[in-house]
Amino acid sequence: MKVTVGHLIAAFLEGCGVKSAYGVISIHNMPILDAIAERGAIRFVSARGEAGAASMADACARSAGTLGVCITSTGTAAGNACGGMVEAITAGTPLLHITGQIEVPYLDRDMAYIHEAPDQLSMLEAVSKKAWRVRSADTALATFQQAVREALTAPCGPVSVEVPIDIQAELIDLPESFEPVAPAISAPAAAEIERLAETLAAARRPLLWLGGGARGAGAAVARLVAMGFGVVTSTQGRGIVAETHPMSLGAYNLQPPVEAFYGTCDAMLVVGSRLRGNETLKYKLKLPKALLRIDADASANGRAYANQQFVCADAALALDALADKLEGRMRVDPDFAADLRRAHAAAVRALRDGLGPYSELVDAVQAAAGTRFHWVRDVTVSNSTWGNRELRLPDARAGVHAVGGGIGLGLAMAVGVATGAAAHASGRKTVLLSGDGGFVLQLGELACAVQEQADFTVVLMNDKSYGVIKNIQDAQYGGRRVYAELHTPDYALLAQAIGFAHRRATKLSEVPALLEALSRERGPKMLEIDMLAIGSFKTAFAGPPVKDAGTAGKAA
Ligand SMILES: Cc1ncc(C[n+]2csc(CCOP(=O)(O)OP(=O)(O)O)c2C)c(N)n1
Repeated sequence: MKVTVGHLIAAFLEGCGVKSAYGVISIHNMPILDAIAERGAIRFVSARGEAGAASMADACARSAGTLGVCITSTGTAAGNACGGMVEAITAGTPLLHITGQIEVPYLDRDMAYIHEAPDQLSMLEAVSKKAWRVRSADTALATFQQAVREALTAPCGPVSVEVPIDIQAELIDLPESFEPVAPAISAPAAAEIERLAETLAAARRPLLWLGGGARGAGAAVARLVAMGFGVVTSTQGRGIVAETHPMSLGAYNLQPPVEAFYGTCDAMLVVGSRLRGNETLKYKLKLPKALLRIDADASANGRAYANQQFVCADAALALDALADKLEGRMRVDPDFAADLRRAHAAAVRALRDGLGPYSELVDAVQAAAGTRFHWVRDVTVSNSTWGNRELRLPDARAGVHAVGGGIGLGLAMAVGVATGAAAHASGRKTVLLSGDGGFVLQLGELACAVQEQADFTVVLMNDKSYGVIKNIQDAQYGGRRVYAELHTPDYALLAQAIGFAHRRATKLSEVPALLEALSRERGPKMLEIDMLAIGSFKTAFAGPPVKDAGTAGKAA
């Protein structure tokens, strides 16, 4: 059977288990989108911009645990996706960005051909783990197989493939087999695991620090926790152990009571974590001296923190092998669990206190979310303070946030999560926490959300300004508050115009009833928190905390 290369690409994506893809249609990707529609197996979500499409695909991948797919046009359109690609590379999301290119005969000749982007491939390389150009119809499948393999091989990341439009439309025989090629998985060396086990078997107060790279290692982690290991996570590692588990500190990873607790631990095994600057007080957080590390990325050895031992391997394989070696050997201090709980409780208390009135909001949103949900967050004060630690996440796929700190991705991420949950029939709710400043960046995607009936609730923290910027200006710029006041839409009217449900809370006591009312609506819905009516947080947040108080906030 003769098919277009576009058709082959659509069939290959189905073979990769892709159930939803995100993008904007254009003459430079129509052979692919036409085939997706014709085949009818993948739900294509028409974003209003490629920036949104990239973040939708990223968030779908993170929450559904699949390959994300974003399809753009050449030139400006591919460029529009770059912000979302930067976030995906920061987060290590397996994402395939497919973009077009002009016809091969005119390519790279500077002929002022419409849609040509000079050196598009270099631009894509800069924001991708790797980028390729399809060179011929015959090699298209191989290029896509290699690209998907790269995206899914740990450390995972976004990849880009540009396909000239004449190649997309070329007719070829549909190959007999067009399965994806399995990702490379690195097994640990037995001697390395033996050494790690020797060190840990002697530990009385062992703690695991889990990052996003350990998301697939939940079962092995559970074995170690059953032996008495405690757990703390990065924001990316949240939920690998349910955050309600008594041995979990959740992502309370840098609060003073927790840092003091680290001082009592005699070993910390860091797994699949960058130990990011904003989660380690710019690498000054005091971690236990016996710092051991497992990472699929060999260049993580000694990065950010010196480590006593490093094992380069897949997290799940390494932790499973380690658990085999430690079975029946751990002699954990009987006080360890209670001390961990005390440190956690003290950290939670301090956080709650700093929130002032908004502590009540945390409980109301948690109650409405239930136990099976996705918790998507934009970069806003409420996320930097509580959203990155509360709600209590049930599992490793529940949390999605902008790891790189860029505002404005949250709305599109919620669309990606909600449509991904629907395509995979996960039955989970999606809740988005966003500031008003970040929310307005991609307002056009609200139209997409309504059209797609993406089922999520936005909790919009509306202070009609860039709150954190004002706090930083107060702390570091003599209170000179400039460029941070925002003209803000009337969201009740906007909701009417675009067609989604909206409620505004002027008192936090109203929140449970308003969320209850919204839960009866389909599609996107918004609970607007009128922060000007409710008042400020007790403690002002002025950027990620750093070690000595004199420079507090400078990392923002
Ligand atoms: C893409 C991007 N542009 C600019 C910034 C700088 N920035 C960080 S937070 C912020 C304000 C966010 O305002 P809002 O969403 O209203 O949340 P609030 O600070 O009021 O809680 C800005 C402009 C950023 N982080 N990312």
